[in-house]
Order: sequence, then structure tokens, then C-alpha cells
Amino acid sequence: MKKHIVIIGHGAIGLLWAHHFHQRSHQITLLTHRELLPNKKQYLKNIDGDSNHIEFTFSKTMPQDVDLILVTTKAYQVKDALSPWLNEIKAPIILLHNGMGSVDHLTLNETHKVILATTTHGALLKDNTIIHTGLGQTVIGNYQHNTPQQLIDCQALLDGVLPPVKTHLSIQQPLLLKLAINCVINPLTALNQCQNGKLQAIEFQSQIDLIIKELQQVIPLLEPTWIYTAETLKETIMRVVIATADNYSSMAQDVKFKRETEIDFINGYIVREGQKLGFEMIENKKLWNSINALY
Ligand code: KPL
Repeated sequence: MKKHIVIIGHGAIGLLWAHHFHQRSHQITLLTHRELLPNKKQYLKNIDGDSNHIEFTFSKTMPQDVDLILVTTKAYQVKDALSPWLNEIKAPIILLHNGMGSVDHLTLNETHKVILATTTHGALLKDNTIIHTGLGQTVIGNYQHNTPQQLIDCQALLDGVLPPVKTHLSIQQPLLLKLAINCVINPLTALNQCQNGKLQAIEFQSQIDLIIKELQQVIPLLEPTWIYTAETLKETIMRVVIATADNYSSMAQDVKFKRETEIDFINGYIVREGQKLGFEMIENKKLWNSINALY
């Protein structure tokens, strides 16, 4: 069945999903608060090099009859992007961004169905072209008020559009894993303005080990089903470093182009959570402060 999807956040990941929904003939509305509407014509360069373009519909107000709301803004934009519409939203809301904690800033009530998601797809936005740079997978899970059937329906819809999409019983676990990966790769590549692959160099290893040690003190207390040891977490992070060796992390790019970073929702998030549990998290705090001190 064809659905009406509203996408808030028109960066590379939001537009990647928009193209794929459109290819499966779903109706897409891109909700924006920008005075100057972005160009309707948006190109997609697929992983196999094929290109096509779509004329998207932008709207400054929330349409009626929406089946799903996909929020792909940066973590720090979620509150301002969603809050004006929260009173009228009935459809499930998916939050898909790097970092954690944006949902804590929303004034949610019993009627809001919220799903949290994480993805490993790589995409780059250059002018009006989204380049799908790396195939990945997406994991979704209930945050509040979705029945198991609603979650299955949502997974089936997304999986039919940009597979694979899986559900996780405790979405906290994949979110914390992505957070741990971002806590290491993003600030180090941003501060050193290097590609992810550079983090294999010997000079980074002791700092990476310290960051991971602190993460391992806190994350298992936040998520009792956490299966990683310091060694297996490092191996996992290093696999991402190698798989994305030629890429500049999102934070390295944000710093290069002097855009706001997601550091408050990455290392900042884990430092705040750690402090609640009585941990100092010196290394993560140093990175958080160093990134914020750049501007
Ligand atoms: O998520 C990423 C990012 O750049 O934000 C990683 C996994 C580090 C890939 O670059």
C-alpha cells in the first residue's frame, strides 16, 4: 500500500530515503522551515553509479493524512524541527541521526508513537546531488507507544524501500554501539582534520584505548544487554575505520565548513550520562571541550 511520508531534515540521509521512497511510489513531502525553499529538483547517484532525479514537494506546514514522519535533521535540530508540530502529529515519528539524547528534549505525551533508528548507509550531498557512497543497514526500535505489530509494519515498509532494515528489541543497544563508534572516530578526525582511515596510525592508539575504557565503564550500566568488551568494541570501531577509511567523518566536515557539530549529543551525551553514574570521563570530556573550543 502506498504511504504518505513526511521527511524533516534534508541532508544526505533524509534525501537518500526520500529518493528510495519515491522510487517505490510512496508520496513524499519534505517539511521545511526555510524561508527560501531548496531546489525541488534533486539528483541521486546510486551506489552502482546510475543517476536519476526527482522533483520533490516542499511544505512549510504539516500535511494532513500522514502515515509516517521521518526526522533526519542533526541531533541538535530535532527539538526545533518537531516541537511546532507535536500537537497535531498522530503518525509514528522516527528519529534517525548520529548521537543520542535528542528525544529527551521533546515534550511527548501518551499519543506520540516514537521510534529510534540508526543507519550505517553512507551518503554525501553535493549541490543538488545525493551520492550514495556506502551500502549499509538500518535498525529501528520502539522508544514509546508502538505495538509490536506497528513496529513490524514500519520495518516492512522501510525494508521494502532501502533494505536491509531490522528491528531491535532494545534499540538502546545499537544506538549505544553507534554512539561509541562516533565518540572515537568523529572528534579525533575532526580535531586532526583527517580521513577516518588515519585513525589506524600508532599515534592514535593510546588515546583510542582511553576513550574506549571510559565508554566501557558507563555503557554496560546504561544497557545491561551490552555484549562488548574493550577489545571487541575496539575491533568493531576499527572495522568501521577501515571500511570508511577514505571518508571524512560528518564531524570532520562540520568543523571544516564551520558548521555546528553533534558533539553535545555524542561525547557530550556519554559524559553527562557517566557523570550521573559518578564517572568523571576525562578523555571524552576533553574531546567534547576541544571541539566546542574550535569556534
Ligand atoms: O557515522 C559516521 C560519521 O561520519 O558521522 C562514521 C561511522 C564515523 C562514518 O564516517
